[in-house]
Amino acid sequence: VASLGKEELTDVIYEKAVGEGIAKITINRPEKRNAFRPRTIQELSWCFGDARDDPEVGAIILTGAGTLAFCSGGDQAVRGKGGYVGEDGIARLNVQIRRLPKPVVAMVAGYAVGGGHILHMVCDLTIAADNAVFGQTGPKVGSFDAGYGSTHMARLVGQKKAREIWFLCRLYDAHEAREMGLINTVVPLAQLEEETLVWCREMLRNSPTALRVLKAALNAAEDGQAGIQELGGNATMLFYQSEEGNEGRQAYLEKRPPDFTKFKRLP
Ligand code: 2NE
Repeated sequence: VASLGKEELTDVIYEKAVGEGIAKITINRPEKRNAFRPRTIQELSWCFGDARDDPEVGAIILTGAGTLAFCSGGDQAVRGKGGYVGEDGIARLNVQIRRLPKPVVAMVAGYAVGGGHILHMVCDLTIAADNAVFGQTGPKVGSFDAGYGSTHMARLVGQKKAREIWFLCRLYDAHEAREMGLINTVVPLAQLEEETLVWCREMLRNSPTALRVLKAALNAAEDGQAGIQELGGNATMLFYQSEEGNEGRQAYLEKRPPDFTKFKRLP
């Protein structure tokens, strides 16, 4: 992935709105309803990595090309015995979105099914067009996601509904999806991009550190040790920016005992 460059992207379109702080990642396989193959996952990973590392980017939109599908999941034509990318291809991408310390917004028109449905669920927010259709198809095609695709879904919609979605493989329209807490809002298809930008700009007016720590905190309860690690990493990052944190480092470098006496022990 490290060797990939933007000019080499074939399955994904990667754009940044100069001066806006918004990156947009578009899965670009509309003829396959934006199903992902191993290369797509690799390219998505590269784009998310770039957006994470670019200090100008404050929010990321994930979407699919065209109006017929956000993503129809794993490309069944290239599914082998071991999966799409080893056995954990999709899981790594999910984890990457979870760990990305900036809000990721799924902008959904058309089908978000199978692995495509999981992708929107792990995004922080989902803005859907009124033609959006949601659901899992895995058990129909001999697949399932026992990771976030199951456990995070149950957190979003409750245990009974999650079992219904997975066991029956029904599809749900955008209004049903909003009612069950799968998505944030539904807008007419023609307003999808504009509304998504409104939500992004609204977030970008707020403190990036507050959003970063809140994302880690909201993930933490679900993510076990990894979630605590993420939250803990944020605490360390903030502490390193403080006078108290710097006093320890400075004292070490100056080969003197640290003087922490001026720092209050807050209740
Ligand atoms: C998405 C859906 C409902 C769209 O239906 P429709 O009628 O609008 O389009 P159509 O004609 O079915 O699809 C257009 C073309 O895209 C291909 C189709 O085969 C078709 O190709 P041609 O016949 O024109 O050559 N296409 C669509 N989705 C594809 C896919 N996932 N893989 C390969 N080709 C695909 C309808 O297309 C649909 O139900 N698609 C399959 C959805 C699905 O079952 N996805 C996999 C679920 S499993 C998964 O993603 C997964 C997981 O469960 C766990 C971990 C990781 C991944």
